[in-house]
Amino acid sequence: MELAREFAANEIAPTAAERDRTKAPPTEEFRKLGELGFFGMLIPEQYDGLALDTLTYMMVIEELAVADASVTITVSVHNSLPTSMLLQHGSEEQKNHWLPRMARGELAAFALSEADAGSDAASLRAQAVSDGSGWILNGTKAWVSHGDCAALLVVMARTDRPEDRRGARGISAFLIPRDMPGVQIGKPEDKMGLRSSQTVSVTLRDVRLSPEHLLGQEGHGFIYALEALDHGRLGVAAQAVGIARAALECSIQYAAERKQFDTPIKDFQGIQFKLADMATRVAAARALMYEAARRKDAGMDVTELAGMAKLYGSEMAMWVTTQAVQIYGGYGYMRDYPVERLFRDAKVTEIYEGTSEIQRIVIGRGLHAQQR
Ligand code: COS
Repeated sequence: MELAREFAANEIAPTAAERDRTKAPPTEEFRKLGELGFFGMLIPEQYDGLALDTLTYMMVIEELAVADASVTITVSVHNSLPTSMLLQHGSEEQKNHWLPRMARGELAAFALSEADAGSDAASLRAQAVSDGSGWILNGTKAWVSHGDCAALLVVMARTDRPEDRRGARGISAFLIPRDMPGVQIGKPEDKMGLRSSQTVSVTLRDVRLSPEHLLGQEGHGFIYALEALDHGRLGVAAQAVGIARAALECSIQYAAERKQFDTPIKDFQGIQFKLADMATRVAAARALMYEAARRKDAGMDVTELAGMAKLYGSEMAMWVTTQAVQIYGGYGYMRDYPVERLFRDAKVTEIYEGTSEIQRIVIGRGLHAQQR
């Protein structure tokens, strides 16, 4: 934890604003994070990972997100989505091939969404057609985090036939090396926040896949992706807590330095109350995500709790960063001060890995399931 805090403060935070401005990918930061094992946090030691528990992993994600959420999203996606899918469902050959590389920092990306399949992810249309010995895959995936610099893409695609659609059960997961013929990476999106994290489309044109590329069982890929998203949503919750903590820490410092009416603004009760509410909500979101992590580490199902941690954490981060901009006043609206970036970075935590509305659906369904 100490290492994560020091690395975040010394190696990531000082250049975060510059990366936000230039959208330069954090290539050097990724290299160092890889050397230190941060891309293998959840990978067992037998595959050269650090084998951390979920709780410690989430504490690390929070520390990194205090420094720069753009860097953190890659650490979070890589460690939670493709890693957990491979660990849960990969064959021994697939694990031996990919996990040690991933632990050393060869990035893996997760490609589920498509332009017309966001919240309704099961309506995706990328199609893998069986050719007897394998599949030929065509389609375009949208909003793939770090897809441009990943060595491995975990791609969800249909394997059911158009005349025999099976909904969520017609989707399979494939492990696709990014340098395979037919894989084309689009231009990075121009985003509101997380600007140095490269979000790309991935076009798959006649990509020839053999059975070694299939992850787990045919037709189970959507369920594997949702399982992995339970984990990923915990990472987003930790990221949201980190962004909000950074906004709170900036605001405390600024309120002590900024004087109006000959008084540091921290001495005005209006500001004190704001800071108190911000600190309380950050602590509450952290407690919720810790509880979810503890239950996950105890082997319990955390689908609803992960949804709650993400829902509460992301809405908390948006609220806290909004208060931070308000405390900074006119300066908060300027790019020269960090709270403006934190405000923009917080927004996407309410959107990716399942919008707040989707989290409410997941939580609501869980409540009804408990009644049965
Ligand atoms: N873990 C394991 N399996 C799960 C699961 C979970 N968390 N949630 C659902 N499943 C299973 C269901 O049990 C069902 O299995 P059966 O076929 O055996 O019945 C299957 O997955 C399909 O589930 P469901 O019928 O609930 O699917 P829906 O199409 O109704 O979608 C939501 C459910 C809306 C919750 C899902 O599509 C979702 O999470 N959407 C958001 C996607 C997302 O987060 N995208 C961001 C991508 S990363 S930027």
